[in-house]
Amino acid sequence: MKAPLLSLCALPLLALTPSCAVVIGNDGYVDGAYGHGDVERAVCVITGTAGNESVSGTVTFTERAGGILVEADITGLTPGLHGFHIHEFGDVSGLDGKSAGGHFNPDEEKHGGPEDRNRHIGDLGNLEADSTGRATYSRFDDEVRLSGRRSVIGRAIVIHADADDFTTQPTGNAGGRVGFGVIGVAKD
Ligand SMILES: [Cu+2]
Ligand SMILES: [Zn+2]
Repeated sequence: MKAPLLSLCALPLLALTPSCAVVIGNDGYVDGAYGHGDVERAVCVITGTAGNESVSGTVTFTERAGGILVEADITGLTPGLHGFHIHEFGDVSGLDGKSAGGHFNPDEEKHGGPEDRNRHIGDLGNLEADSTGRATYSRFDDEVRLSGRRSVIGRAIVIHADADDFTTQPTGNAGGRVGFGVIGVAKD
């Protein structure tokens, strides 16, 4: 029932309101075409963007009751805070990281900090690198999902040059993109 219903609704919307059509298409893509309903763990291998080749590491997403445990271990950063986000597209073909698009935001919220009630799903806050350039992160997130319309599978992680201020729209003024990777289904 769901698929025919969506197509009937989507046809007039496609013609009249492009923004609505994008949302409906997005749902169909994540829920229907790929069916990641049983994914319990995802992984993202980070590489440096052009000029930032020292950046590397791993981000993992592990399903827990009511949300996802997000853990990261990244090296090769400059000491200090770096915006840490899930971006919309798992497209890392552009060496500057821009092909990953903007923050993953299926609910059309404003940009914010990870603990804000209103935030992009992709707003994971900041990584804090120590004097050696290593940053670790471990946080339970109740917005991120590994299935359904909030699924982050196939999206990208982007690490920025500067701190996310959690306020400036729509990006937190976090500067250029120094590292990125695609979030994929993890092997066990
Ligand atoms: Cu970002
Ligand atoms: Zn955001």
